[in-house]
Amino acid sequence: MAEVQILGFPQSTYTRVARMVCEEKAIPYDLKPSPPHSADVTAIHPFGKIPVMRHGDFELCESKAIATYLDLTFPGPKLIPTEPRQAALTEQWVSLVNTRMDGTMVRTYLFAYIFPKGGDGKPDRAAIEAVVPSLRQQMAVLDGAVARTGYLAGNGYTLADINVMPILFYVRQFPEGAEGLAANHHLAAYFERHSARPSFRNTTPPPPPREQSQSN
Ligand SMILES: N[C@@H](CCC(=O)N[C@@H](CS)C(=O)NCC(=O)O)C(=O)O
Repeated sequence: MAEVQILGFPQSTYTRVARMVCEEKAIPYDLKPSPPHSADVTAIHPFGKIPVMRHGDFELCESKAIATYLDLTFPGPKLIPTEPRQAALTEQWVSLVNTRMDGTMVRTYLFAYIFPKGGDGKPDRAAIEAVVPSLRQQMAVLDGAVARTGYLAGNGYTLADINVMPILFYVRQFPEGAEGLAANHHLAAYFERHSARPSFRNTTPPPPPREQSQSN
């Protein structure tokens, strides 16, 4: 068994972030498929969220904390720069994405397609229409941020990029997200380029559970 164990679902964007950090730094790790609120998870995360991590006798929750720990503990490329301004910019973009864009792009937009509340399994059109202006605005913000260097923070690939790529992966699979990407050329080129990285390809999630069961 690898020393580092990540507990979570491969479909979870935050779980993918923790895995991409391992992949970028060539840290051997096991993924233990674990749903939110399962016993293993709630033993580590007080609110039962995924991912959580074990490294020997050390247990940790929250994707940003896990990423920081792995980056400081293991050799390999620095994913959180040490230079103060670059470090702060990395932190800034992780925070902007996690506190604002995740709510818009994943919890509201994506979930209106894959976990609609209506009971008939059909996308929740009202929720989608309501969130699309925010979706468009936030994609334009990202476009502006990556326009100059092709990265969110500074001149290199950091945790800030790792953190947003799994979200863009899902958003572009639905019409308004695909249109948003097509309309924001810098962001489209950014996604295209960074989705070729082995850390991204090696962590491609299987379809969401509902789609899997429909195709079975
Ligand atoms: N702030 C947490 C968020 C983790 C999170 O929301 N994970 C989702 C899956 S992507 C989850 O566990 N959802 C279940 C729930 O919120 O009850 C982190 O960065 O790890």
